[in-house]
Amino acid sequence: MISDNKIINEVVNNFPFKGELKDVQITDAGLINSTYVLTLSDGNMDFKYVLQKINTSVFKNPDELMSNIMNVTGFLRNKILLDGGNPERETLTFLYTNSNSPYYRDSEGNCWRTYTYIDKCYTCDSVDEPIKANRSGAAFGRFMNLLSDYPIINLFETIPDFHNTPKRYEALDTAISENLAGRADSVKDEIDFAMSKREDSHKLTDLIESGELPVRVTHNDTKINNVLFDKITNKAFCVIDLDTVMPGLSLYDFGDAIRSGATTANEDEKDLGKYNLDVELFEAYTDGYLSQAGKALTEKEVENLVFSAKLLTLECGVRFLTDYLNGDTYFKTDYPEHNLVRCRTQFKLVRDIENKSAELEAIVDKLIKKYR
Ligand code: GN1
Ligand code: MG
Repeated sequence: MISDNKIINEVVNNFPFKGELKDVQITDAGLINSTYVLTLSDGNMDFKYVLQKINTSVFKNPDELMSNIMNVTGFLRNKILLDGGNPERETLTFLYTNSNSPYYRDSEGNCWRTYTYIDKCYTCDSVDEPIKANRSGAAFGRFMNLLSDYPIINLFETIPDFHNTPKRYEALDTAISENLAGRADSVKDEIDFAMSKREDSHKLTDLIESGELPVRVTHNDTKINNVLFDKITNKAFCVIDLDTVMPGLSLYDFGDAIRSGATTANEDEKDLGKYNLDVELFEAYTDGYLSQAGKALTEKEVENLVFSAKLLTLECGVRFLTDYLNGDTYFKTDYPEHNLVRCRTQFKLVRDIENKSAELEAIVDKLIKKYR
């Protein structure tokens, strides 16, 4: 952090910002990159930007990553304009460096990018009312629609096999056998639970292989705090965190959004009794999502919506468990058991989705009729 503060002046001098740097605030946004809000002033006016240090051990090729982001945001910008919207608010506007690169590599080798700060908005780590779930569902559905004719061939895979659940299980196998942090004995129950669900892991990858599910341009990280809400209207108006926009499944986006946006607490809630799937939030999110994406989805996609919520939750739990076993090298953690706590909420949610699945399927059946 301290070294980041020193280097931020160097970074700032390499972007065409207006004014002098006045203030730097670190934010707790996301578990991967480091995110700061910069305030600059020209004496009369303040200008705000978001500055991010790209986690290059996760995103190993910053050129490809930023190529995707510049192209996707440029494409979204045009679409939003054609739609009569405001691209300055409805998508992110990244700046090129003074030497015309989409990111700056500092003297220590770190990679930085920046976009203009969007004001009068907020994000939610979990959703407290159905209207917000509904609006975030509509925002992610719209996002998929806006990118439906994006040339998929031009997208780099920024993290290969990101939602390949069988490969996530293989990484768990390795973590168990290497036991790098010496924690394997203490998480026997979690390992047993993960293994008892292994059969589910390949259902979607099999359907991709057999050509039964269409590969689309998807967001792939539809955590509910990746949607901006307007402070005045409370509308969900912008989807952020575009690092994993890649070829994927609509089901990845739906499932991951339910995992994080239709629960009764945050993903790191320690009291599992407080962490459940909220059926009302599920219905509200699904309604919002299908209102935008319903027409585009195939039968096979619709058939697997509820399953995807379970699978994406299971996958995320497996990833947290793997990172816990590896000694917390991937996700940011605030305390030693943090990844284990997150793994437990995810596994609890898997069980809860299974218990409620008949009710959830009935909701999907009802809503798909409304939007077809
Ligand atoms: C990470 O960066 P953030 O917090 O939006 C992760 C997601 C996980 C999520 C779990 C690139 O997302 O896949 O679902 O944490 N992103 C990456 O909270 O691994
Ligand atoms: Mg992210």
